[in-house]
Amino acid sequence: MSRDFKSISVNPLSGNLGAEIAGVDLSGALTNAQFSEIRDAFHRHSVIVFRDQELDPDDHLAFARRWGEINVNRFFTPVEGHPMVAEVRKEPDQTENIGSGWHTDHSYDTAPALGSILVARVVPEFGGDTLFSSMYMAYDMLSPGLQKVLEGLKAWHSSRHVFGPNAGAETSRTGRIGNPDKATQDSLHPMVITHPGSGRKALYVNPEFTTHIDGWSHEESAALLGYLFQHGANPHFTCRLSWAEGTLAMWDNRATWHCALNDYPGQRRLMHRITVEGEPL
Ligand SMILES: O=C(O)CCC(=O)C(=O)O
Ligand SMILES: [Fe+2]
Repeated sequence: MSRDFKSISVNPLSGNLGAEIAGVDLSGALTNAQFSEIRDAFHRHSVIVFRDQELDPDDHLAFARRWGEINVNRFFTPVEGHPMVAEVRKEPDQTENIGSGWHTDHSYDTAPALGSILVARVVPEFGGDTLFSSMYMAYDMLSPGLQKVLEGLKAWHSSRHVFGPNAGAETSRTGRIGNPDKATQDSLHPMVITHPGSGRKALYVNPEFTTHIDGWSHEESAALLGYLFQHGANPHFTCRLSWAEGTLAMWDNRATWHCALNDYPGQRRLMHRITVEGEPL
């Protein structure tokens, strides 16, 4: 009987977050041992990247299901014939891209998605990288004084101003983002969370969806959140991912922010995204 001992290797992209994982073909069934190595790497590095994968939407779904239930995003247009897979698309004639501001996916939900899994289908000749920032670092690099203050606070997150009917829907959203009537929920989350997988503390606010600090005036809230939003985008906390067709990346929504660079005018970029259900924080 031949046994396959080909081992997985995990190669960090930066000192704080991000790692490329080699030696796995995600189109086949993963053994429990392989999956457990991948999960450890995910908890250690927050963003895991697999190159040269040949995955159809069903393979993508099967990999996502190893992590938990699928959380179907109610605003993104799905891939035709695959209602659980969302499209992240920018056509050559569109000027706006999806996810260009620093954010954490689904923080507006009461049980935010634990992670998002993106597969690159069409990439521009240049540009279209994604930046990630470590919210463990963002927390760790605050003073003990401010850490203590934040640990006693909660903040509100909302989808209304981003996906709702008054979000100033640009024409370029047409066909990509819909269901504005479903942008009705606001959620309250601790400003510092203890990550259920790693046990580390992470800053849990983000510039796109966090609207205000619970119990604070608008002015007070804007001052502190403004500081935290600038602090979280510190380049020392980040890594940068350049995509190629067949790259799959999964990021931890409880430990990172991300931002999709819009620097490829006139070119097409198409990604498939699946988000995995999380738990209340
Ligand atoms: O296109 C990307 O690189 C990321 C877009 C985004 O924010 C997302 O899919 O959640
Ligand atoms: Fe996103």
